[in-house]
Amino acid sequence: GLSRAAPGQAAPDGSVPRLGIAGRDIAGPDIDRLIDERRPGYSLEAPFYISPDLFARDVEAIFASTWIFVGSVAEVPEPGDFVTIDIGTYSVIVIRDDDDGIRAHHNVCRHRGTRLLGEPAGSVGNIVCSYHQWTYTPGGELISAGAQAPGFDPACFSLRSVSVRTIAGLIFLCLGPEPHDIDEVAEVISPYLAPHDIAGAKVAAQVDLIEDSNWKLVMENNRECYHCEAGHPELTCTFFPTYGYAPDEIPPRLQPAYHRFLDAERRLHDNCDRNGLPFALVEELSGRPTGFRIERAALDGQGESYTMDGSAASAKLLGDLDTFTLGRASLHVQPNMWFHAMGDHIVTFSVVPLAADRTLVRTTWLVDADAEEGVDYDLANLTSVWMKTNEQDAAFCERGQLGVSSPAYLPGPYAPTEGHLDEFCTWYIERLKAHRERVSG
Ligand code: 3BY
Ligand code: FES
Ligand code: FE
Repeated sequence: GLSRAAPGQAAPDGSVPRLGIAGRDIAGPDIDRLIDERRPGYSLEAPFYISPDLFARDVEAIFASTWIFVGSVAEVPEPGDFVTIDIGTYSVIVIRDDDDGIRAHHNVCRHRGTRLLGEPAGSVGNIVCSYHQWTYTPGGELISAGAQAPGFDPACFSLRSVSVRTIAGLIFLCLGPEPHDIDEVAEVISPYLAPHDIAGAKVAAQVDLIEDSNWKLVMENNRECYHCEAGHPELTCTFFPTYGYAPDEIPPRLQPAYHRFLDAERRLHDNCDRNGLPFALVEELSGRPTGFRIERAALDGQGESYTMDGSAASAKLLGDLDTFTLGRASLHVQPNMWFHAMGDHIVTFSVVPLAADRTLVRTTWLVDADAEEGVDYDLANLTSVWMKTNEQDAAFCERGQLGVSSPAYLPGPYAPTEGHLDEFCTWYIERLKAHRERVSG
């Protein structure tokens, strides 16, 4: 008979599960079993990456329940400036209101539900529904609804709001009715980010990539640098490929890079002390509703920026910083972002799931608001390293999706340098379990 193994494990007789058993069930996956039997230290079972049922669960349990990253205040500098973000069938407007506050509303008219703003970004005086012209302020109040019966009270028909939180200029949303406390995370990360003055920056470039890959493969790919040496020749001009290695496990061929890193870290820490910048690693990627990691670390080469030689791409320092040699302040927040702040620019990344096998990766480069294109920075020089890196990563993720879609795929072991992937999956399974408990009463 067929000896059935636990997920990803050899059966008692040493055989691996037969094809067609490991990856999928014809009747749709048993999501509860998959959640309960996740094997720590291993990549997830195939349905997590390929199943539309799991995708729908991810939208509800993760993206509609936890804090997610949308972008920065620099994307909506003036009252009425907005961005929209679509998550599954949700759509949310993030808009700067007339009091300069950042607000978020469901993109659903309170008359008969019509989608209000169809563009990914733009600027409005008020939010006007195209169907019967109900009109809302950027703050979400209904100020005009023609031809209503007497007694109609516009105050009852404000846009439905979404919880929004800005942390040192980074905008996070929570679609769920009871957002988790994010204050503690904000307190820890703000001192690292605030000196880069995101509110005083402007968008120099924004690029959307749509990758034929599950959002979790995109996140996992970002959380390791095991692939950097072979996969990112441009990024590793400045990003040390020793990332993720324990100091005593660095392979001989990376020793020269590691010694450059240690030297650069000494210089960096002097500069941090003088500018009052924290640099210590704080890492709580799982075990809490908002898993995160922040550090400031040295860059290779000139140590200033993500360029081919590591020298600054923009001539204007951010905020009140007094040197470009500040390496990278890097932030990871579960489930959907990574971020790097340098002395001269900032680059933000947001990940939005579109389907089980399609994901939007939005990259935004910020420079000081006074920096002039062609004078203080060259756009190609500013963006080329991460443009190439993103393309390389997209290719890895797409090949990854093809691989995990094969009936032959079995979860494989994370390497020691891939500890953050295991943490990502641990956090993810924790959130799926928390959601399951909430909905089952
Ligand atoms: O962008 C990042 O933060 C990650 C860290 C390691 C690989 N990747 C560059
Ligand atoms: Fe928006 Fe009628 S549905 S005004
Ligand atoms: Fe990569």
